[in-house]
Amino acid sequence: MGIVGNLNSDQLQFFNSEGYLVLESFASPDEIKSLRLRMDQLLDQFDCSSRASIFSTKNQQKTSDDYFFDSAENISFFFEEKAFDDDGNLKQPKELSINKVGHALHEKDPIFKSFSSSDKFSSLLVSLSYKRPAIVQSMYIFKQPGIGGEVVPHQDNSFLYTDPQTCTGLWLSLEDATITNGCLWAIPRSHKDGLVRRFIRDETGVHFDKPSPSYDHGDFVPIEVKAGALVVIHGDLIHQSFENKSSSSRHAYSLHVVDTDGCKWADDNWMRRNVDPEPLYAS
Ligand SMILES: O=C(O)CCC(=O)C(=O)O
Repeated sequence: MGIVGNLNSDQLQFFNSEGYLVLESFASPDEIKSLRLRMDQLLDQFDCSSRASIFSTKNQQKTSDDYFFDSAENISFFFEEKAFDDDGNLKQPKELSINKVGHALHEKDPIFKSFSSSDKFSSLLVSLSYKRPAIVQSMYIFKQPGIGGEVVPHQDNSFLYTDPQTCTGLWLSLEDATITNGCLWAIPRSHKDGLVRRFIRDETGVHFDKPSPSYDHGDFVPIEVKAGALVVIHGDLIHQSFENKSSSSRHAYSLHVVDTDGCKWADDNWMRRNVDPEPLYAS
């Protein structure tokens, strides 16, 4: 294979102990520019009169439509809940109305694909002991100024479950992320308490198998990072982000990876693919 791990022992120790890790300057200014520019082009081409699917982490009903399910293997656009007025018209231009684009940018778009399959991601996953890792979902998240929606506390293993559990989140900041514009927050060490609940897809749509516990805000720490930083998130880490009420956006590109060796993808995950994802490498 020839790819060697790029995390040192202090970084690995921090990740294993706290459940997350910040890698400053993971992406260069040029890489950030090219991802942002490409997203501008995709937004430009998106005909928003064709449909309006809203992404909500609070209201599951809104996420159970075919557009959402089909997004597993497409480049699909989801609006902010607060993007529309009472008559259903956009209150601001479409490029300031989208919550996220997902979930297969890393497969379907050449610019996002080339960045997502670059050796630095593979090296990171070698360090994290992945044997045959595959990116199963990518999201470009806008956290729009003024209307950027809250992402409620969750664990990524709830949504992308394998047995045993192998999901890791790789969240790249494309702009400085601060408390003011809706940075990530996490409960350090919460990954040690295991998976709380699962997000299941069945004949009725999607639902959680258990209610959410209530979390104490005081247990969360903000993860404020500069543009270009990668936040590595353990699949059992409780994390969230608040609404963005500021006048600055907070763009991020988020990947979720699972192992495809030595574990089984759960058939009742929301994501069902026609074609298996390509592994980044096989060791
Ligand atoms: O970008 C955000 O606000 C939340 C992203 C997140 O929770 C994730 O990618 O798992």
